[in-house]
Amino acid sequence: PAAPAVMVSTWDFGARANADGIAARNNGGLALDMVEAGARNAEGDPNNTSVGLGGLPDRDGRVTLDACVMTWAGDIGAVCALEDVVHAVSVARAVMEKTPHTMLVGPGARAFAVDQGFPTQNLLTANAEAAWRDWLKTADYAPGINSENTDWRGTPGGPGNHDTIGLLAIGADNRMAGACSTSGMAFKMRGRVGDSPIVGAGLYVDDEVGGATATGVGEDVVRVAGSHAVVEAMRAGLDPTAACRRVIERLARLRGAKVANSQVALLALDKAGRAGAFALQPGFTYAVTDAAGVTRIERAGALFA
Ligand code: SD4
Repeated sequence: PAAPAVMVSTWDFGARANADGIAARNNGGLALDMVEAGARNAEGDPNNTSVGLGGLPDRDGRVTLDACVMTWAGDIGAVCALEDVVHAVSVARAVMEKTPHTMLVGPGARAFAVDQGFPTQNLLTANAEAAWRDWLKTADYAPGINSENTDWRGTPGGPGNHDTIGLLAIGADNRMAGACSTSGMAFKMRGRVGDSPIVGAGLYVDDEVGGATATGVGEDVVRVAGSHAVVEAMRAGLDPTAACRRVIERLARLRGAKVANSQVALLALDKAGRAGAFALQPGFTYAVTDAAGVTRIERAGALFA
């Protein structure tokens, strides 16, 4: 049997995020430092079209970032529709640590970040701008099933495997934290916020039980308070995979044909270091890393497999 996991992240690029998380751990960082370091890896990668720099913009051509963090102690921080600041996860952490609040949005989030000394930059890369200009020709918002070999629109041969990053970690003190960071659905309406910065939907951590995070169509994650529901299913005794599956099945019962072409993927890590995931559609992968830094990529089961 594999060694207990200390860190999990969504998608194949989670392997690089977890490597940075383990480096933070080896430098004395605890779970929050691990997930922040991991999310920063994805945010800084211009080739990741769903997180941070290089994220696909909204329909007006503006890159707007959503992120949140949650600790073992129930401390939370979030930003929504943050512009011009690449490390949304770190701004979310600053909201948690430096303000009396738990969420800042839009211009207020940006002003706070600038005030805290975060650098500003244009997050719209040439590639993302070109994709947006191409999209403008039809301006048809039709999110597809993002998987390992399809792009955000479900087109085979697209970049694939590029999506929201959700991360869960167990620190050397055996306490957990999680983070989630995204540029949201490509070509969303201006001001649209999905599940990723919403504690309980895109992320939830309960140090007695474990944590969960979500990726996919945020509207469908929010409906079932996806991550919180997974944690509660683990509390009731289900293992991480079964807990994720239970929530996916519940979403399918609730929405029927309306989720036939949607994707939601849920990822969980329990306090014992067991990882598991389940999705509506096939193609969701995640990275599982042990304390020695050994990473394996797992493929989630799917309801519509
Ligand atoms: C959102 N869940 O904003 C995120 C985005 C995502 O495909 O996972 N992208 O709804």
